[in-house]
Amino acid sequence: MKKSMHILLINGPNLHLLGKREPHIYGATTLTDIEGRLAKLAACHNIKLTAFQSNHEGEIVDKIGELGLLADEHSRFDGVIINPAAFTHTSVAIRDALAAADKPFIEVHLSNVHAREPFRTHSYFSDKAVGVICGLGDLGYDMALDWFIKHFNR
Ligand code: CA2
Repeated sequence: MKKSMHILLINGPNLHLLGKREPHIYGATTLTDIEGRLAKLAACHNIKLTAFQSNHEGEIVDKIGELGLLADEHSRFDGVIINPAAFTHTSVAIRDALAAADKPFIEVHLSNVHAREPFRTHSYFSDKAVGVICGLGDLGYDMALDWFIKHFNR
């Protein structure tokens, strides 16, 4: 039987507030809406999507380890879409967890991090990512999923 692909969608700290605070920066769509939309789109292409949001660095590291290094290859994820939020600029631990999982990942940011404070221009993820999408609001998540759909069908 053909294995169905599995994507892990990770959102970092404070992104549970999407659509509820600061819509002028991060947009009016809630994280629940985004997760639901992506899961539906993924399912249309026979892709399983697991969504995970946490405000805690260690929980994100654990989730990547738990699903990335599973012995059962049918449950292990095949790719990651991640908005590490503030951890983008600080987390060697999440970077190392993604490197250990050794699967392609796409880094997404809702805002254009290059048009904001200088500290947001440095990312611990970009040099290891397949690609980086920023500044396109929540559409960036759909674009990342679209890349995986095409990648899995290659
Ligand atoms: O633009 C992005 O997606 C960011 O990853 C968002 C992070 C920020 O630290 C990064 O530099 C860029 C902040 C996420 C905060 O999320 C909120 C959402 C709604 C209301 C308040 C905060």
